Amino acid sequence: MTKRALITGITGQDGSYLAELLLSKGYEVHGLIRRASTFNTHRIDHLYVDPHDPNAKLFLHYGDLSDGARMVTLMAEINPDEVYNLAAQSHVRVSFDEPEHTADTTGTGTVRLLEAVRLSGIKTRFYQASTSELFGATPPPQGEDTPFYPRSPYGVAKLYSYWITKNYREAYDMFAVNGILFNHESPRRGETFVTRKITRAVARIKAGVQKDVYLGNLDSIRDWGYAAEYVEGMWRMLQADEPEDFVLGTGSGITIRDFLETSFGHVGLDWQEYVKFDERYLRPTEVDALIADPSKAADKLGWVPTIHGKELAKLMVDADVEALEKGPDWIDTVKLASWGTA
Ligand code: NDP
Ligand code: GDR
Repeated sequence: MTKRALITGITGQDGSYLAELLLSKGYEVHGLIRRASTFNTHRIDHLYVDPHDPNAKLFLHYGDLSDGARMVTLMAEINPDEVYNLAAQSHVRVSFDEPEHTADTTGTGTVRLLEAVRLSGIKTRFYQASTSELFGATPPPQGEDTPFYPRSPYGVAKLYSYWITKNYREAYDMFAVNGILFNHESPRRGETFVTRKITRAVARIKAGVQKDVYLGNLDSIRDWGYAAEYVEGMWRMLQADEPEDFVLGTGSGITIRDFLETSFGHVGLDWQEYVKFDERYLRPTEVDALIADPSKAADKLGWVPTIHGKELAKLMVDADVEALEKGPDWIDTVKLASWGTA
């Protein structure tokens, strides 16, 4: 029997890796996409097969997490065995600019999807993309039992999603789980998250098409892993016998400064000559240090990541150097990014 999965956020970093993984396992994959005036499917274009082709296994549906009725019709239409809720306004800095929108998408969006599962009466397993941002001000190491203390509108919205997922599990006996994932990155990471902003800048500075890069706080510590490995952990959570929440992370953390040193050093440059400070990139409240205790996932899911922060920095720099060699971007996303606060 072919399994069917629905992925919200399929056009994002994680959605694209998860779609690849599930297709490789023989799933029929359905993805929710937002209508936009331009195409926003570049991360999944390589997976495209004409839906008229009998071998097509990937299907996209227009919808938005702000539209509860649409979630119900989609659930009934697709009848998925597994639902992965990855869609969110996922940028922490931007959540301070757009707190209400973030609450609506990143918070209330989750209950709309859970209600859609309940109201359509389908039997499905539900994965919620929870985050290490829930721990916020609570010092590391952070595991499943560490108290939450979110420090941004994004973190607070995700806290609601965490608890509503747990509540639906307990109230309605749903197989609904939270994956509490620490930062994970890749060459497909959005250009305004700090790792990708750095590795793109390194490639462009090395190639002589950019002079410098403006950043905010360089002291925070993050536990950075490789996104392609994390989607395997998501899938394993839904294959478990019992619905349980899991932390996924590498168990080691480095500062932004360390990431800079490794990234610039990888192409023979000294980061201190190119990095400038811009207070627009500071957050009103910062999360200083996130380092996972991923032992439960190792014990119960056999999930152990192999790529840690510094190795990841090199992998991402190599990918950005290669991408630039293939041709210039059709949009100067560095310029675009500097218009806002991200
Ligand atoms: P991205 O920002 O790359 O992707 C977010 C996805 O959500 C995109 O597909 C986006 O669509 C979609 N989306 C945003 N708003 C809506 C909406 N209102 N309705 C429908 N779809 C919407 O995030 P990541 O792939 O990095 O992360 C996936 C999830 O995991 C997110 O929920 C994030 O908060 C969470 N997370 C991420 C971590 C990380 O380190 N990457 C760590 C922990 C949790 P579009 O392409 O149209 O913008
Ligand atoms: P984060 O990732 O907030 O951890 O959220 P981000 O890469 O945005 O920031 C990490 C740290 O870098 C500092 N920083 C900067 N950040 C950005 N974006 N741009 C800058 O110029 C800059 N300069 C310094 C930040 O202050 C912060 O300390 C990510 C997202 O993917 C969330 O969706 C996810 O839940 C968490 O990871 C886990």
